[in-house]
Amino acid sequence: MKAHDGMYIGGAWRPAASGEVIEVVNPADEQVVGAVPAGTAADVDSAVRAARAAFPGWAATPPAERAARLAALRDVLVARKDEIAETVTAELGSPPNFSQAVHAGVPIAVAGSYAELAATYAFEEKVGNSTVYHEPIGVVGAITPWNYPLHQIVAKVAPALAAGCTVVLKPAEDTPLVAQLFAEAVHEAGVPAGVFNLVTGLGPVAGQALAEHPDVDLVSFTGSTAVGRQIAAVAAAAIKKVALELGGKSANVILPSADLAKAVNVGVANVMSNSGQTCSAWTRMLVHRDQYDEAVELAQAAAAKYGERIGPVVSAKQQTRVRGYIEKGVAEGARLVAGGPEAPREQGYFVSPTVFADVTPEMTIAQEEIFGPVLSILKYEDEADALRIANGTVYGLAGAVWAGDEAEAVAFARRMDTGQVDINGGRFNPLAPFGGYKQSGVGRELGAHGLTEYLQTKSLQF
Ligand code: TXE
Repeated sequence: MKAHDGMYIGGAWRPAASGEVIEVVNPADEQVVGAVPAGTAADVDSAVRAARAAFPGWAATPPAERAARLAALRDVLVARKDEIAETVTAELGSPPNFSQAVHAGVPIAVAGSYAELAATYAFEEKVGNSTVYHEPIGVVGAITPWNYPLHQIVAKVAPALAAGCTVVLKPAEDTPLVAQLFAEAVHEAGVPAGVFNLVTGLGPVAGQALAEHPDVDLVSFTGSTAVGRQIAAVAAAAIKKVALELGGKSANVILPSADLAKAVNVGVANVMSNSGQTCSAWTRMLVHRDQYDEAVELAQAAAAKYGERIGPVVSAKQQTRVRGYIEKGVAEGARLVAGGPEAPREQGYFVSPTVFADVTPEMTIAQEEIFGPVLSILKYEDEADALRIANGTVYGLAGAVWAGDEAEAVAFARRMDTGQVDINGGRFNPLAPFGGYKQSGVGRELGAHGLTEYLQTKSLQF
């Protein structure tokens, strides 16, 4: 499947300094599908040095040439799309059609969007008697999770390269194989040596060394709130910029005028997609009390359809965690209407598509990110109550509003404390900024806003 099994540092492939490896397991059948180097602080340091050495040259490369490399990268990803999908299916366990459409398709769209933005972004502008330059921030440390393994990488690396930064990537240890494939693609696209570097390894070892490295100018992290907090603390001590994309507990608000069946069916599909391992998933469905019983029945029927089609969660650790939340939901008095804590298969880390009714806002399953195929349906009395419930968590990443009239949905969405809202279903837009209010994070990814994260500003007065 892959030409290389190493880390990619300074344009060359190499093993870890320690000589050790980490095995990669397919969560669908628990078989070992590969092994990657277990990088440590010594490897991170080599990679940061390579990125630092490459920075002046890449920063001075005209944006049009950076754009050409990104367009070439997009083309390589297109040419290797089947291989990307197969790799993600092997290490994440996702169904092949989903891997093709989403795990391969979305990063290709995002890489393409940054090829265009690099060519068109105003890196220099006149403001009165000043010229303002938007300059690359320097060496970026990118730490990514396993839930959308290639998308999370491209959403950081493409804008960083477009901005003129150089990068050291530490991908999730559960899904590092597609990161190796990505490094091959960067190489094939003719990106100069040292501009992009890959260090595989464990989070508390390689990830932490990268976050703490004094010669990294910006850390961009996507993952758990707990690790995000640690990274923010390290960055604060060093007065260093961070971008954090953390958890979510997004509300799917179905107003009484909405097409109820459509809103419920799309809402269930949204939560079950990628086995619920989506930070922006609409995990809380909010329904008016007069439509509540009908919505629960519709959701129960929709969940039943997912039975055999859903992939596993990524690891035994995540399976245990998700099943623990389901048990907690039952213990706190929520009513289980689909699924449950029992593992549906003996082999693989599967969790049954699960739906809870009679969930109240203070329950653990309505407050904490579960990161599995688990939907909570909550009842609201009126619009004010719906808004209070929607805004009543520490998170604010995404959400949805459904109404008969688009303007009614927009008016509600404007009052939600959250970074992205889909109106009557919405459609993915690779140019729309994505990121969190409150504890869902700091900064934005995608589009021009995502590029801006990797820039700093200098003004010259005349
Ligand atoms: O995340 P970690 P885990 C949430 C989700 C999930 C939970 C736990 O709720 O159930 O987090 O997942 C690296 N210093 N999200 O344990 O540990 C790690 O190697 C530096 C939400 O897998 O945060 C990986 O590359 N780096 C989410 C990345 O951090 C460290 C996506 C994420 O792993 C580190 C994933 C350390 N000390 C999980 N420890 C989203 N927002 O999309 C770990 N890492």
